[in-house]
Amino acid sequence: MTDNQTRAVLWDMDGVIVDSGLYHMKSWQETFHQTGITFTDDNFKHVFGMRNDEIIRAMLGKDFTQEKFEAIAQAKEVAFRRLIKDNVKALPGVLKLLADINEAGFQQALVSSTPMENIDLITGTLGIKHHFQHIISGYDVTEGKPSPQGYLLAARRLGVSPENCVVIEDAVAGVRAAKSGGMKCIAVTNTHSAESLAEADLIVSSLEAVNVGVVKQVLTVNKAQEERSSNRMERSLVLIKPDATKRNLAGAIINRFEQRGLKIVGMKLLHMDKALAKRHYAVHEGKPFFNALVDYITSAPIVAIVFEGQNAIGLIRKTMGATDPAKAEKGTIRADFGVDIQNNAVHGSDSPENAVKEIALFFGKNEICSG
Ligand code: RTP
Ligand code: MG
Repeated sequence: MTDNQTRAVLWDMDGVIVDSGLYHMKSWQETFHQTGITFTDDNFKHVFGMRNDEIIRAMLGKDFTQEKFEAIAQAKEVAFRRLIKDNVKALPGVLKLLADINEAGFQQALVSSTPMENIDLITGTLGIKHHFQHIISGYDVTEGKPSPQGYLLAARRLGVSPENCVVIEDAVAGVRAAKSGGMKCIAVTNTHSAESLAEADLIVSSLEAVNVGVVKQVLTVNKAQEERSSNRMERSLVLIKPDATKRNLAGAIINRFEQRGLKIVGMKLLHMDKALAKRHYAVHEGKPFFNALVDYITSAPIVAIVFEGQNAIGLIRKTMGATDPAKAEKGTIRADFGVDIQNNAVHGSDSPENAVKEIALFFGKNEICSG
């Protein structure tokens, strides 16, 4: 594997690859008009880059049935594809950059908030599908941007760590998603002002200004600064799962983490109920293994622990090993104690953002003893 294969460029689509804003705007206008609602330029600015469910909620409030939501979303997307069909044009610099990055051996993925039919139409018309090893649509994630979920999922599927990913974005919510996922970000001012995209590592007015060298620079930029800040104190939730507690492995597993210098700041034994299990694994809702996962995690008591330490999240993920014990590196907890992809002994938070959410699910503030 060359060095570049361990790095990736993750692309947003609307506003980065194609100038589709006008067609999204027109199709929302047309669709909302049919339900008697006026959709203004200002409305559009506010919702740009959000997923359909979030846009419809923003316009109609929470009180609409699932059927109504689906009918509106469907009508909007049909209108969008009708309006853009003969007008799909790549924005300046996109086709060359996609090809050059591919040629340089980087991995690439497309992460868009839109449905797969739109992605198919646009990537098919432009003949660019083969540049992407993975395509993530708005329906592959439970949270749209600014949540980092989509970008993190792409990085995981590509097997590239977030800090080795460069996201190319045009929207404020997209830049936020990239940065909160721990990724680098190049923002192009196709739809938003440079001021509003200031959180990006590099801001350009056109992708013609970006080449492979620039992407490499962005990946190494502020390395020293990041190395300093990467030595940060973090907390992570760890669950010792039913298969491990049943086999009396709690002590052995805790030992692995403590040996790495991680400190227990919260711990309890509990039998999770379905409601807690569903909230904890909400990101996996709708996936084929979701029900089995909920049944499994509620099948016996578990030990919930909050560990604290320098870079605790990454360190814990490394100590646990890959999700599937058969693929986990020798010496990791899952390789040594896991049975199969479900009975994989432990859970650890996968990002600082999720760690905060998960810890709050299991522990009250007065149940954490630090310092
Ligand atoms: P965890 O959340 O439990 O720490 O595991 P992870 O981050 O390594 O993996 P994740 O993708 O979050 O998946 C959560 C759990 O779902 C089960 N799973 N089954 N049958 C399957 O293809 C499959 N994929 C995932 C695993 O038990 C995994 O730990
Ligand atoms: Mg996980």
